[in-house]
Amino acid sequence: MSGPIEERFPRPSVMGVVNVTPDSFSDGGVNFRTADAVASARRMAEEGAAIVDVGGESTRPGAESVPLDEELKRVVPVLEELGGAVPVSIDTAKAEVARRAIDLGAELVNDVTALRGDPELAEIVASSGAYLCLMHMQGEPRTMQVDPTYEDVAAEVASFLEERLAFAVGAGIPEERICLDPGFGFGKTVEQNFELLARLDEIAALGRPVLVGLSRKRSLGRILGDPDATTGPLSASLAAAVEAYERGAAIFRVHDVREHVEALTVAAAVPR
Ligand code: 9MG
Repeated sequence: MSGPIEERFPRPSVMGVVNVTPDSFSDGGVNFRTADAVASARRMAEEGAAIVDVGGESTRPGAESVPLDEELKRVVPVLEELGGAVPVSIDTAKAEVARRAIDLGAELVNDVTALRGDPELAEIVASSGAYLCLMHMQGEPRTMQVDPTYEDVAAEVASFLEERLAFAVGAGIPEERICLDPGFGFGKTVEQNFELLARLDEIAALGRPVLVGLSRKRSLGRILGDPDATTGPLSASLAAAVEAYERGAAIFRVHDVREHVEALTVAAAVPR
C-alpha cells in the first residue's frame, strides 16, 4: 500500500479527465470509444498528469444515471487496455464498478456522492486501501441546477465535507487516504461557485488535500457573458485553477493537461 495521499499527489498535481461517455458536457463524447479513451489517457500521462480519472457515467447537469452493466461495459475495457501502465482513478459511485476498477489497478475512487450513493462502496475502498475523493453536491445531477439554495455556501460545503470525512473514517477508510472536493458546479449557481472559490481556504482548513474540478465548467462560460453557456474556455479554466491553487487546492481535475501543468508550475514557482 502506498503512503498518505499528500505524498502521492504533492501540490499541485493534475488529474486528467477521461469521460468514456457519449454525453459529457465538456468533451462531447470524444473518448466514448475504448481506443480513443486509451489514447487520451496515455497522452495525458505523457503531458504530466499524475493520474487520469476514468468515468462511464456523465455527471453533467441534467444527466440521467447509467445502469451498472453499461457503466462496466464502458470503463472495464479501457482499464484492461491500459493494463496499469497509466495511473488511474475511477469516477464512480457504484461499489461494483469501483471493485472491478481497483482489481484492474485503479488507485483512487472519485465518488461525487461522497459515499451516499451505494452503501457497499465504503467497504470496497476500506478493504482495498485505495485513495478516496469525497465531493460535495447539493441534490443529484438530474435536478441539481434547479434553484440551488444556501445560507452560506462555503460554510455549508465545509460542514458537509467534515461530516462525510467522519463517516468515511468511521467506515474504516484511513483519513490519510482521503481528499475533499467542494464540487464546483454541482448544485451551485455562478455566484455560489465564485464565492466558494474565493473561500476555498475554508475547505483547505479541514486539513485534507483539496481536489477541484473547475476545468471547462459552465460557470466560467457564463461569467464571460454567455448566459446559456454549457461549458467554459481553456483560458478561464487556467485562471480558475491558479486562483484555486493560491487558496490551497492540491489536485486539479482537468481536460487540458499540458496547459494546466504549465500554468500550475508557474504558480507554484512564485515564492510565498
Ligand atoms: C466526475 N466529476 C465531474 N466534475 C467533477 C468535480 O468537480 N470533482 C470531482 N471530484 N469529480 C468530478
